[in-house]
Amino acid sequence: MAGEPQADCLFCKIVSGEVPATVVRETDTIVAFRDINPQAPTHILVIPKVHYPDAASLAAAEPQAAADVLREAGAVAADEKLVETGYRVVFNTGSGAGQTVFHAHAHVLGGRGLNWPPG
Ligand code: DGP
Repeated sequence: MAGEPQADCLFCKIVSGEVPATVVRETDTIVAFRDINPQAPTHILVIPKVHYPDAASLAAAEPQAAADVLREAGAVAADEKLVETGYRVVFNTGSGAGQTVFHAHAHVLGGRGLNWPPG
């Protein structure tokens, strides 16, 4: 069924606790944890507990869960003291854009200058 945990999904396993992660925030609908391969001094992933392969399919099927991810990304940025200096929220979508884990997730990046356009 749409949104159900997938046995072969790494981030579903982080949601269930089967795979450990450094969790910085958790609500009824999201988990936020530190990226294993940080691309900035602060690099946190915010994921919905429900499983959808990318942000667009999450937003189409469960808009409230997508809104929760965005709101909590902002909360994480505030907790990490990134608001004053600025931060970036990124949803890589598709392998051509660098997506490697096909469970929707927001990257929250900050703590250094961030160039535009991104690479
Ligand atoms: P993306 O490339 O946009 O699909 O981002 C996936 C991110 O997930 C990537 O930045 C590395 C991170 N990642 C992959 N495996 C693990 C893991 O086991 N634990 C944690 N904390 N992060 C992971």
